[in-house]
Amino acid sequence: MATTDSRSLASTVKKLVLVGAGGVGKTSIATRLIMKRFIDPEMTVGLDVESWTAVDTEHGVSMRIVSFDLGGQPQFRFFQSDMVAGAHLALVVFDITRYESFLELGEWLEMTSEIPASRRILVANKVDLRPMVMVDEAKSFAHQHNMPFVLVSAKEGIGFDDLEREIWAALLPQAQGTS
Ligand SMILES: Nc1nc2c(ncn2[C@@H]2O[C@H](COP(=O)(O)OP(=O)(O)OP(=O)(O)O)[C@@H](O)[C@H]2O)c(=O)[nH]1
Ligand SMILES: [Mg+2]
Repeated sequence: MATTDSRSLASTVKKLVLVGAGGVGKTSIATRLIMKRFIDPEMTVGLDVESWTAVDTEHGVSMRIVSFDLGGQPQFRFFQSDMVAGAHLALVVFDITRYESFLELGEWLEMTSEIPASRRILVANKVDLRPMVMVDEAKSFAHQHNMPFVLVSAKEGIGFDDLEREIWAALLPQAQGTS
């Protein structure tokens, strides 16, 4: 059995933060990434922390991801900047059926500004419903901020191959120790 010393184990642990307005689907996205299914969630009170192992069979690499899923309601904002510290990757989520959640993105970009743009993925959730944000507008926002962009439905499981691909593209150089 292969053994791993504590240093190499530490280097494969990655911190992922999920940010975005209340109710956009952050917890549902985390659940879909971890459990590959949709479980109707409760509102996140402040913060939910989960961890799981992601495996990239193509490159023979695995990493332990610890997700910090931040409650989007404004009353939790006062301590959340501290929760973002040291994150390797952010999913910046909005609800494609709710334009206000798109307008709030600037606030979440500010909170995650320490993370390089290529490791902040813009995620449009709820694509199973009728969109109120034009895809082109969201794409151009992502382009303007140099962010990868994916469209998903946590409920229906749409777009998760793309999301996982973007997560690996952002973290693979680190997981392989080349960055
Ligand atoms: N139709 C549809 N509904 C979704 C989807 N994802 C989440 N929802 C619903 O949206 C609501 C909010 O989902 P959550 O995952 O709790 O959202 P959140 O961003 O974690 O919310 P906070 O914890 O309050 O910040 C719930 O009623 C979910 O069932 C989706 O892809 N499609
Ligand atoms: Mg939540």
